[in-house]
Amino acid sequence: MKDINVALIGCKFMGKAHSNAWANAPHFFDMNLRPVLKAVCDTNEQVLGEFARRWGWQETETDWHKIVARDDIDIIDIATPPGVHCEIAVAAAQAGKHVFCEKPIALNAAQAAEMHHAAEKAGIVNYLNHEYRRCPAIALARQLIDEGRIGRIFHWRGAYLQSWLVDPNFPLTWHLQKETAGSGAQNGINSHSVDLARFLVGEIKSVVAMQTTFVKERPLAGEAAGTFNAAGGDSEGPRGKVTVEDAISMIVEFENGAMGSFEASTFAPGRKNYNYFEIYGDKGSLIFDLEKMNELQFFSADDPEHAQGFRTILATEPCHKYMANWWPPGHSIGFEHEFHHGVVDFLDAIDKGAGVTPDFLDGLKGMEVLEAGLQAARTGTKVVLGS
Ligand code: SOE
Repeated sequence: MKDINVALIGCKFMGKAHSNAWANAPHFFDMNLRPVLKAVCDTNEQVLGEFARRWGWQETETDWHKIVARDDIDIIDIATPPGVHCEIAVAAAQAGKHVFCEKPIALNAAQAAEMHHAAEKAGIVNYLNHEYRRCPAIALARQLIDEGRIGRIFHWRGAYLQSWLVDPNFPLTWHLQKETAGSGAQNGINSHSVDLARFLVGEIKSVVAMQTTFVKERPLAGEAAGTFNAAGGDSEGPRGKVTVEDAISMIVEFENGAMGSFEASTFAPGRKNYNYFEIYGDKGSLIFDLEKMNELQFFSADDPEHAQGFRTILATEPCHKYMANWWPPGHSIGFEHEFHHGVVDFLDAIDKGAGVTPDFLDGLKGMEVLEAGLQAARTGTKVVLGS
């Protein structure tokens, strides 16, 4: 096993999830490259020291430019808000670093294209962490589709619903500003659904859409506020304008003729992290619910007529992707394990001189769909991609 030095930029929610994966993946997976948690970078000096100590990062830095310039760093892991993904990823690629980047890839398709071209030109391994592809039950969905057990796909029905922004006094964090998020529910959560639809069904050809913003102004946010974290919001204090959508719905046509529907909203009380989809084909159908992430519902038209119906498969057997590395059958895994799987496949790609998906090209293609949806919602017209 050879050491490979990692530097993490960003130490909030995703910095925590990524640190956990870098630190613990080698305990469960045989890897030729052993990640060394070399340095962690964040602009918030107050939290940096404690974060580094808790997660085992050897050094700290507040300026990402210095991290990217270091010769002893092999991998740059970007776990910041999307507004700075592009500048960091392009600089890292130009410095010859492999890049592990949190979703969404960037603010918009232009930035995603810049990242993709820089990575291609530099020949670095680039990974976009749409971690749900590496949920074993979703990997099983892909396997069943590849085995022809779903057949010709007619429909994708996706919904990504949360409820953490329903409170009008949740503060105006970066997620709610166009210049720091690019868009709201579209980049924040529909980006996952579009990535999964591309992964499981195929490329999208055209989009119609509608969007809305339910809460137009919010209290200004303090430094500590973040994803799902309302720290510092003062309901009596000054308020700022929300400049992104709270919810968006899309209807799409796939290049292979299938139809798709997408709903994304953070205003769905009762839904915590409800990343849900249904796929209907002429040989079978699938239903997945992230809130029951170890299960996949499968309907097979090949079952005898009297025994046909959706069955629930518990994807926790050694035969299910990644599961042989965790626990005995029936011992479920969680949200954090998908990040371990991303780290394992990313390091394996570096070791083998191969690529890994989703990569920045996937991010670009996904962002083109997301932007088409926003354009369709703004104009009230059907947007054909590539037109
Ligand atoms: C907030 O909507 C969020 O943290 C997303 O940013 C993540 O990508 C998703 O996995 C959970 O919800």
